[in-house]
Amino acid sequence: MPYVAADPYAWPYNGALRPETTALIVIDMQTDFCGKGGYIDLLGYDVSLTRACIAPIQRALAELRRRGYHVLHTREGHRPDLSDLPANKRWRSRRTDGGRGTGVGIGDPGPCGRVLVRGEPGWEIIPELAPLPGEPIIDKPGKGSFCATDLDLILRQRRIENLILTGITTDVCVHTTMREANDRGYECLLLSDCCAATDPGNHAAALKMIKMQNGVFGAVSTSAALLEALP
Ligand code: C5J
Repeated sequence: MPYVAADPYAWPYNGALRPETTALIVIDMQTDFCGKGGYIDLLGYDVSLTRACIAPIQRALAELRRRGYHVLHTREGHRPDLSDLPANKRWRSRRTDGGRGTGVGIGDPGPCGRVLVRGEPGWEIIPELAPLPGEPIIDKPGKGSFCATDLDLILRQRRIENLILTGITTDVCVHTTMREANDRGYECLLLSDCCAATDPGNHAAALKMIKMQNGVFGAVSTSAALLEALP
């Protein structure tokens, strides 16, 4: 049975690593999270940290596509009228008193258009990881990919049981999605080199949390180990 060498257990738990039932999910690889002038850059974080996972994702994506695995993408963003933007989320994103950044918050005009607003340049998935025709793109207003989206419906229509998680940021949208997926019964693997955070300590802590309690949210591996194990 094909298993991926992973921590804290060989993944997936039942050895059923098959293209028909396994999906790669690429989370929020948008300019707003890893590009110059995007949301994370405006907050003053170093986007070279969030860009570090682009090349590893490209390699995993190419190989999984070639072998016929399901591939899905997500984008965090809000409707242009901001009717799905909670007031407290917007307020926090604009804080400068004791917060960080320029005060340009979600929904405000910035160098890449209105921050995290659907249809704006900053909201687009970066060209290096552009979805192919037929790969579902999930537009989500929150951090978790299951909240207020049709992701679960699409996965169940396709009989997908295993999720391989990649993208940014490890400690926020990737972790929230992994937790949501795990609670829905999906068998989850996070690829550590295919994820990144705005803070290396948070990246490391997020990986550690997954491995507690025998793999409380699933398992952690690398793209190299995955590619080696693919049947
Ligand atoms: C954040 C994300 N960090 N995609 N979003 O606000 O992780």
